[in-house]
Amino acid sequence: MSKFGVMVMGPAGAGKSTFCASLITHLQLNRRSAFYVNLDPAAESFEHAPDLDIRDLISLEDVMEEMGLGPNGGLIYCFEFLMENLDFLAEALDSLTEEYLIIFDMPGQIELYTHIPILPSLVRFLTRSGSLDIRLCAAYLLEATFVVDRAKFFAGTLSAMSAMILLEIPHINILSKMDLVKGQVKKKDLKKFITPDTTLLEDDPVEIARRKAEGSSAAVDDSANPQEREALMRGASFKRLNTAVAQLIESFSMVSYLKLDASDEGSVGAILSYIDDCIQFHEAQEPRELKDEEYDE
Ligand SMILES: Nc1nc2c(ncn2[C@@H]2O[C@H](COP(=O)(O)OP(=O)(O)O)[C@@H](O)[C@H]2O)c(=O)[nH]1
Ligand SMILES: [Mg+2]
Repeated sequence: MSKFGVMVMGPAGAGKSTFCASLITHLQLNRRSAFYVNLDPAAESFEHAPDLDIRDLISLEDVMEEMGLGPNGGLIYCFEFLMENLDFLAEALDSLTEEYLIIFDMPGQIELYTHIPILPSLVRFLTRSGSLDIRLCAAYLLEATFVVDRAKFFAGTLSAMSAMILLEIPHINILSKMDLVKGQVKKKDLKKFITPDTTLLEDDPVEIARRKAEGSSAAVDDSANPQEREALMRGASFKRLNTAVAQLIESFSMVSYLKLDASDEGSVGAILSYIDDCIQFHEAQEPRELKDEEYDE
C-alpha cells in the first residue's frame, strides 16, 4: 500500500504555511483526508492544528538557549536531532492509508535546500520502498513580489532549481501571493516569469531607472574588468553575475512556475491537481462506496 505526500518548501515568508492551510481546507471540502506534519521548529501558530509537530520532539527555543546557537544553527541542530529520531515520523505515518495526502510544512532556512545533505536523507527515508514508501513530490514556493526585482527573482529561481537537483523527486515550482502583483505587472510580462529566461534582464526596471538617473541610454558595460572599482560601483559585476545565473537557469530549462493565490479556491485546486498528477494519487485509489452522510440531498 502506497502513501502519498507533498513537501512544501521555499524561503521564509513565501507563504508555505498559508498554502498548507488552504490545501487542507480544500481537501476537506472535497472529502479528502489530509495529514498535516509541521517540520518547522520555529513555527508559531497554525490555522489547522498539525497532526504531527516537530515541536513535540524538539523546541528551537530550547536548542538556542541550551546550545548557545542562533536561529539557523539551531534549526540545523533540530533537523539533525530529527534524523536521529526518525521513529517519531515513522510511528505516526506508518498506519496512514493511500487515501491520505501527507503535507509536510517545511522551515524557510535556505541552507536546508542548497548545500546541507539533511533534506536528501530525510526524503530518502520517507520514500524508500519497504519502509514508509511515500510517493512524495516537492512544492517549492517563491513569492510573486520578487518579479519586480529581476536579481531577486533569479536568485530565488536558482534556489528552487538547487532544491530540485538536490532532492531528485517530482518537483513543482509555485509563484505564491499572486494577488499582490495583480494590476502591477502586465499579464504579458508575467508570462515571461512563468518560464524564466535571460530576456527578462533586458527590460529590468531597476536598470532602466538607473539609466534614467544617470541620464544615459547605454546599458552597463559588462565587459569591463569586474574587479575595477568603477565597474563594480556601476553594477557591472552584479549584472554579469545575474546574466550568468539567468543563463544557467535557462540552459537547464527545468524551472517553470504555477501561479498561486492562497485565498482563491480555484487556484489552490489547480495546484492540487498538479500535485496529484506528479504522485499519481488517483491511479492508486480504490473505488469506494460513499458513506451515507456523503450523499448529496
Ligand atoms: N497577500 C497574500 N499574502 C499571503 C499569501 N500567502 C501568505 N501570505 C502572507 O505572507 C506571510 C507569510 O506567510 P506564511 O504562510 O507564514 O509563510 P511561510 O514562512 O512560508 O510559512 C503571512 O503574513 C501571510 O498572511 C497570499 O497568497 N497572498
Ligand atoms: Mg511557515
